[in-house]
Amino acid sequence: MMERFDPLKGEMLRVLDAEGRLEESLRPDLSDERIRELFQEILFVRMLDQKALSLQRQGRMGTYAPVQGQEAGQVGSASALGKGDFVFPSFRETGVLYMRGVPLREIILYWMGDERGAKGPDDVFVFPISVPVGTHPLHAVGAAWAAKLRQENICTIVYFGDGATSEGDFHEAMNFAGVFQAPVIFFCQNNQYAISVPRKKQTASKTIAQKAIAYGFGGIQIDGNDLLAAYAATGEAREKALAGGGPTLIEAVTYRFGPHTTADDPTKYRKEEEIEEWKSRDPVIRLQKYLAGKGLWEPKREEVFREEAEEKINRAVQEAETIAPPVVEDIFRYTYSQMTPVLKEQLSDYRAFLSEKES
Ligand SMILES: Cc1ncc(C[n+]2csc(CCOP(=O)(O)OP(=O)(O)O)c2C)c(N)n1
Repeated sequence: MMERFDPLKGEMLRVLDAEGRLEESLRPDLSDERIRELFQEILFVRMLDQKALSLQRQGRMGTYAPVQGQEAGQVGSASALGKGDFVFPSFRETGVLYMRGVPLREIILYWMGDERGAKGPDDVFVFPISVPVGTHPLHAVGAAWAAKLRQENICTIVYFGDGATSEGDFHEAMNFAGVFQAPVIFFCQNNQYAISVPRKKQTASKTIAQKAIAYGFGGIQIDGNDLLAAYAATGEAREKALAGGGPTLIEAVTYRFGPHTTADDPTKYRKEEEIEEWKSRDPVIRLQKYLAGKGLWEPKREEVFREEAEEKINRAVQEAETIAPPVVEDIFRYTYSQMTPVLKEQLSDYRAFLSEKES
């Protein structure tokens, strides 16, 4: 696949087009039933995202970075990973976190400003969200290199935006990954903007995918609104990584329909026509069209699915809103695996301060 789509020639992988037509010759190893399951996942992510947005508007959640428009790249790539692979997310990966099995309650907690939402269960290999832009590709490469040295049969994947590719750390990570043939997948969600800065002001390269060439490995541009393309490209990059073939850069060309975060007003820098044009390439609708055409998705089924999903989401919100407040020790506990003597001293000082305040 990688060889067939050369970013330098402007070639891009697309399996399912905006009208829901599937190119059979490019179809990954997914049955229609499995595609239906993945469609349900993407629909769920859209609903979850919508809920987060409305909670924020009601003052029940802090600042939130919406995913709408980018769900296909997230659900498609995450579903192609193995259980033991490590994920390094940025702040716009609600779909990835959900697909990897981070409990909904924790995803919601995080955005409510509770750091316990960043921890995740021990058997879910997702690192905490990186809010600093572009610093985490280095972590993903380090973890991949460690896995290679330990001969573990896993890869790592790091998610970031087009803006992150202007950070020095991204280039150091790419270089290091190429030199050490680390089993890592760089998954760039090129959603056309870094807040208000358009993609063309980010780099003079024609594509982001081609940046991989300079570092000695393959890069591919995919239709980021096509779940099947994301699945196919990630699956292939993973197989390559596990076979000792080193890193891959995937550029998923997509668009965020909403604001950068709930603190942003995109009308200041984007035209309505541009948004409408991208909405005609909606990642959810094309899958819906494909499945409806096959007789695998009807309005009644969607109605039932939506009702159940809403219930599940509401339950998680309720759990997040009613959880007991964190204990003071947590502030000190998570910096190192063992608390250092200085931290222990600070904790005891802080406890003394609190009890003095109470008395
Ligand atoms: C190192 C660093 N610089 C600046 C910021 C402020 N900031 C937050 S998000 C963002 C834009 C990121 O754009 P991109 O990488 O394209 O990802 P997107 O938000 O589009 O998903 C910036 C500049 C930050 N969080 N970290």
